[in-house]
Amino acid sequence: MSATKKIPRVHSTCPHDCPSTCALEVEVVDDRTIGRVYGAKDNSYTAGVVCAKVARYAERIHHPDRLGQPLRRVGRKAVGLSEFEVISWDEALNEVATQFQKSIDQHGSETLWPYHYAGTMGLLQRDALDCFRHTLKTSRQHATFCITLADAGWIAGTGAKRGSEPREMANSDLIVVWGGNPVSTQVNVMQHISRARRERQAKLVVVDPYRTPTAEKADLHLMLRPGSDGALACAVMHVLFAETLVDKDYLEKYTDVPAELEKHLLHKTPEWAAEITGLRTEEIIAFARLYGQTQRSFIRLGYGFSRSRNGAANVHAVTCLPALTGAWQYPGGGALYSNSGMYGVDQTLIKGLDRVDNNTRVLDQSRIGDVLCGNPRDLQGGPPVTAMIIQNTNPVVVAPETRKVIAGMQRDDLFVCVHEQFMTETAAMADIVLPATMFLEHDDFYQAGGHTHLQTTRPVIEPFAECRSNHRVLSGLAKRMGISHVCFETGSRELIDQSLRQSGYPTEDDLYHQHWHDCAYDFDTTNFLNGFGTPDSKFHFKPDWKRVGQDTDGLPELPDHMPVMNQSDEEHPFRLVAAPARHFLNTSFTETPTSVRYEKRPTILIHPADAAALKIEDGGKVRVGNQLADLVLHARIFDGVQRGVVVIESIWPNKAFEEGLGVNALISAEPGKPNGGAVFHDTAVWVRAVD
Ligand SMILES: Nc1nc2c(c(=O)[nH]1)N[C@H]1C(S)=C(S)[C@@H](COP(=O)(O)OP(=O)(O)OC[C@H]3O[C@@H](n4cnc5c(=O)[nH]c(N)nc54)[C@H](O)[C@@H]3O)O[C@H]1N2
Ligand SMILES: Nc1nc2c(c(=O)[nH]1)N[C@H]1C(S)=C(S)[C@@H](COP(=O)(O)OP(=O)(O)OC[C@H]3O[C@@H](n4cnc5c(=O)[nH]c(N)nc54)[C@H](O)[C@@H]3O)O[C@H]1N2
Ligand code: SF4
Ligand SMILES: [Mo]
Repeated sequence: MSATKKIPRVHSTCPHDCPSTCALEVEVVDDRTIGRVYGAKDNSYTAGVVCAKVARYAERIHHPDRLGQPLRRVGRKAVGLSEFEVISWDEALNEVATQFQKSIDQHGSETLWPYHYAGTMGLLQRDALDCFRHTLKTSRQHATFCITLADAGWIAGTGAKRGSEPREMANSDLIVVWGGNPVSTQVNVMQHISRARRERQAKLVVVDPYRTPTAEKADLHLMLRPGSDGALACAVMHVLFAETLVDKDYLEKYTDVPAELEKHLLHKTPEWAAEITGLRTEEIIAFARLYGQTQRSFIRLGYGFSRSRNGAANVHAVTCLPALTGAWQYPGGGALYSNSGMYGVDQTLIKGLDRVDNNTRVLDQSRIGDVLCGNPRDLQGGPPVTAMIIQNTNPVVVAPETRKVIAGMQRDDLFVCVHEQFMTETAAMADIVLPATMFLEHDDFYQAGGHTHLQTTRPVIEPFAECRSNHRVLSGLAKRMGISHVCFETGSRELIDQSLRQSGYPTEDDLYHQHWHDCAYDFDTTNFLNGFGTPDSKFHFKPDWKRVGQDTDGLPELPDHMPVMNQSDEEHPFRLVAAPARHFLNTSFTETPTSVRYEKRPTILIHPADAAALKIEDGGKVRVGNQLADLVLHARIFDGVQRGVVVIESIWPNKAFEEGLGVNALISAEPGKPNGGAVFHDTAVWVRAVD
């Protein structure tokens, strides 16, 4: 009988760092146990679909290795659980507060660097750390792991971080997935694309350096060289002008310098771009014609192609396409990168924005290695970093230049507290480790990059063991350090409620009971037909780069190929793409057995002809390296890349590689222009067979 009994389901929202922010239905077996997780069917964006790794979330939340008690390190760094002893919450928080105070007394408040990213995207549990920074006047953080390059490129032309309604993809006749891999990274995008293909025979084009699972489904896959998207976009625009496939009225009304652009593009021919991209001239022309002849064309921009030294310029070049054809005017037309700028949630209370001190320094998150190793340029004349609290991120694995990050974290005079769900490689470096709740165990609220819904969640089950939420931990520390702010003296649900009210949204209670609130704008506003977000309301082919970042040297005035990538050369003949793996989410889920079974082991994809030339066999061991490091992994021979391009799907922990060093050891921490941003897919390497 019990086998057929229906398990009750409770609403929640996926907190992971993924544009989909899926509305969920979670099976609740009892007040400590969940069953399967489903996508909410009646949410028009999630539409009943979630990725496989979250569907089996029970494996993560009820994992035997989950941290449950506060820990103090008694042994060596970088080893793991065996080097820690269990302590009480009081002991742990007292020790952290005492050590922080000691550091501040010795070096001043900027010696403390609270460090976080987006392990949870909840607006409370992710961002309350900002309030801790501001009230203590610690060093601040330039968050450059993910969005900075893409933001700069998108906003340069459009002036606003929002775009076409994602559900409109179902009404498109042509969908271009540019530098993204939604089958792996935000699966429900595919649902809307499939509808357009089924109901309208829409075409799917994918622009990606390798044959991803998304590219496999495409009608046309433009398999270009990494970092060459600006050239491709320019050649497409050249054809659009040359074959009068542009919308002159639209250009006149909505854009800044169309005549200047046309002239600038005269020599950016498909032949010119073929040379740079490695694509065939005919492919480029065919794509340009298809794009120019389809009114309802929807470009879905991924992050992937922004993670290059020229990434912002390339993103901007691609955003010019719908402005040429006027695709923005049609249902199912336009482009979307992210909608996170459309919500206007007032986070003053949560982030402590009333206490910001603009004199405190801002340290670059992606340069944590240089910061901790004391690079004077990074420290900006201020004190060394001698104390950190880390929440929601695993920098020892995800940040560039791993060797430097590890060296910095090994410093004896650095005190680190890591608040985590698992003994990550970052937690293993900590002096104090605090156990963190997961999203089904605390309150939070969420906006989404990939759609338009605002959602509120409450605990679905009891917290595991002694786990505490980020907000609760920070409130406990604030009290011990004698700092006061509404954020730390108000309960989490109340804070969410106040923030929602201040933003003109429904109350926490209403929002929780209605599950989500659709914040979508009307069509004309959404598609910028009432004007773009720039000062003159026009789309800018010729952006004022200074509006989006300070380091503008070398950025092209008008869309162009910007040849500043880490070019391959005789010593480093390959370009490496360090793309995300389907069954991990950054390093999250690298602890779940099913994900590891699917991903198998760290692997490098290499073209058959390159493999033959290097005497590399399928499954054989390979060493890959550059001036920063070298590492060992296994090869898979794969004809879905150009010659001279290799791919390592990530982000495996360092320890999953034979010599204990993972892919980010090869990635440079040089910031992209004009506003910083890590260049994860912009690396030249050598590759050798290992006998
Ligand atoms: N399964 C899974 N899902 C994830 C993540 C994960 O790690 N795993 N990570 C999450 C996070 S934090 C983010 S930000 C998103 C990111 O998701 P996406 O927007 O999909 O971006 P990326 O994953 O960085 O890269 C996507 C694709 O860009 C391609 N690419 C790399 N360089 C270039 C280039 O120069 N030109 C072009 N045209 N393409 C290029 C890569 O080959 C890759 O296939 O996904 C989220 N979802
Ligand atoms: N090679 C390579 N490197 C990359 C990328 C790439 O494409 N290639 N992508 C980059 C990108 S786009 C990003 S966004 C970064 C992401 O890098 P990170 O933000 O570091 O993402 P994760 O590795 O998932 O680590 C998040 C951690 O937060 C913890 N966590 C989750 N929820 C909570 C919570 O509520 N409280 C606390 N205290 N902890 C929590 C999880 O257990 C997990 O260990 O990685 C970047 N690194
Ligand atoms: S697709 Fe993204 S948002 Fe949806 S369940 Fe998976 S990780 Fe979460
Ligand atoms: Mo990201």
